[in-house]
Amino acid sequence: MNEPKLESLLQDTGPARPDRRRFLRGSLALGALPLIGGCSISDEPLVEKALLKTSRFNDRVQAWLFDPEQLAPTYPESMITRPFPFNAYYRPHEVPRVDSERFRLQVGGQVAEQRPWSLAELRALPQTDQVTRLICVEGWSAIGKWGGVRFSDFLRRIGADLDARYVGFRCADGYYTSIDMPTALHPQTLLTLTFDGQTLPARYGFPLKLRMPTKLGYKNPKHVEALFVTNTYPGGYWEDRGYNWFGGS
Ligand SMILES: Nc1nc2c(c(=O)[nH]1)N[C@H]1C(S)=C(S)[C@@H](COP(=O)(O)O)O[C@H]1N2
Ligand SMILES: [Mo]
Repeated sequence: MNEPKLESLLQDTGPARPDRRRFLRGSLALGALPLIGGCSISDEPLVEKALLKTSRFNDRVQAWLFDPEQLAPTYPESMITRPFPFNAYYRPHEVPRVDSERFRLQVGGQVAEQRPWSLAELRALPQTDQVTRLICVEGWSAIGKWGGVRFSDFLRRIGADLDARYVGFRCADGYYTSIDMPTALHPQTLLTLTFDGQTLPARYGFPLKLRMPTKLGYKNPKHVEALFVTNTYPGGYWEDRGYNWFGGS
């Protein structure tokens, strides 16, 4: 699972600066270390520990590489992948069915205004959309169009502590993940309500998906029902199972 991440980090289309990319190429040997994760010696707790340490080191390198001004590529609508792939840790017929009337987005942690948000309220906020590529570590990528509220606008609106380190997400299917604050504030990070111009379908994350073209697929939570701002590392569903936490693409 680390291979595509490295590949995508080394692509010239990503958000990092060229000078920083050259540094990364030089440190490839370090990044290649987690590739031994698939073999039997990974049963050894010491090896596990070393790999986790390397992954956390990679988090710091990626955070340093991340340029908050640099935009991920966008595409014309004619390039949208149809049908768009589905991915989750379960099969498509098991996607959660969220009641749109009763749904409220819970907002917590280091946030001044801790009131829940209905879908109608979220739809009434200024909306924007973008056509970007989603890259999954399982070896596929696809271009899609997502629309919704710019996440930085939303964080400001709820009085989030923008100096905090993390934003964490809990989802209606039990999935969870978390992101660094610079990525949360990136102009292409959207709290999306639509996919391909329609209300977000259940399989793609109804009612809310946080969409970040600067991050790999597993960092983009679908069915978001709660978010919180914190300085305590929240981890994530795949991240706690060994995927790299920063997960830049
Ligand atoms: N709630 C939730 N969000 C999730 C997942 C999941 O299983 N549950 N899978 C992640 C992974 S690994 C990928 S690649 C993308 C897939 O999004 P898609 O189904 O819209 O293609 O969703 C991400 N967000
Ligand atoms: Mo994925």
